[in-house]
Amino acid sequence: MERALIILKPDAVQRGLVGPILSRIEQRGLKLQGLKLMQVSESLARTHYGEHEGKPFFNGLVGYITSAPVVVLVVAGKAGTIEMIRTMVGATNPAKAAPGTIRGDFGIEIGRNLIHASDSPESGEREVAIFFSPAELIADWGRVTDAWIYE
Ligand code: IDP
Ligand code: MG
Repeated sequence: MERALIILKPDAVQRGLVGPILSRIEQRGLKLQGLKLMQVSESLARTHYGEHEGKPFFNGLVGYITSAPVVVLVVAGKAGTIEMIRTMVGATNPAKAAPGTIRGDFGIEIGRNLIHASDSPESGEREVAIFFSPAELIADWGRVTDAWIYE
């Protein structure tokens, strides 16, 4: 199984897009392992986005992600799930994201691109661990539809 951390960023929460975005993830057949509303602290933001420290947009990015509540989720699936989620999310710049993707359907500017999704299985594990304690996750629950989603 692969696990991705997904953040519905402050603009998604403020614009009432939590339901529509979550619906796409559920309807695809991905399985939730964790879900919560939270306020991201500056130190958590800096840790999560550490790879971007020093880039011109870094301070703005930290300001954006800490500006209002976010919804964070852990989503799991078979190998290839993370790549599939990134395809659903679309290009970083919503103006260039394909229609049918989350960013391509709901966003316009790169600084308000609605959603974060882990970009590799390794970053998925790293990000899940910094946003969730083990007690907040239900890693292995049986879903009655599993046999109708995976062969
Ligand atoms: P990703 O979210 O598609 O993985 P990254 O390149 O990892 O994109 O950038 C992380 C986040 O930083 C983006 O989702 C976006 O919120 C923000 N960001 C990236 N590039 C820019 C920029 O040029 N201007 C403003 N914000 C940016
Ligand atoms: Mg990234």
